[in-house]
Amino acid sequence: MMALAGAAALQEAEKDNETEAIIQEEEHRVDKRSTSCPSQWTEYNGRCFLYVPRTLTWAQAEKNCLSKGANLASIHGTREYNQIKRIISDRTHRSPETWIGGSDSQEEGVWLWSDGTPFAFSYWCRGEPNNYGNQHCIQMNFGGNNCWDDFQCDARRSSVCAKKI
Ligand SMILES: [Ca+2]
Ligand SMILES: [Ca+2]
Repeated sequence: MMALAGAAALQEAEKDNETEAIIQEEEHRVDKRSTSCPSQWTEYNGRCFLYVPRTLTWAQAEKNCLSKGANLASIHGTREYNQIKRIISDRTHRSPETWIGGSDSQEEGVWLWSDGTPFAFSYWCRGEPNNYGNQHCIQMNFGGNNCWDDFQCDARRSSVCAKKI
């Protein structure tokens, strides 16, 4: 910190005390974020995951994740998908259909993750994605196999947020 001298500077410092405390708290929080996940979030493979039980449209769910410094979860492998399924079933004791971050809203058949990572892994159910009646958003835990289905983005579903540690 800058060295302060004189009464005026002291007064200035007192005025800044509150701001300083807020900055320190913020730094502390950033430190915490860099080493582990916030409470309620589950750490897996360098990311933090949060199941959001409140049912929202896909876009509302993405905005909700953004408000937490996250995106709807992208999924990059079977183990990661199994982990996310487990996070949901631990919380709900069920396997509800749940939004994840994949969509082909920009161009039909071109699937993108909302967090910008490459869409390299998928776990589509048999016959999906079928774009049935215009479906552009991915719900997981679909059908008996808990696989992925493209569905109408304005349907309300629970969701999973993810952010990097
Ligand atoms: Ca589509
Ligand atoms: Ca479908």
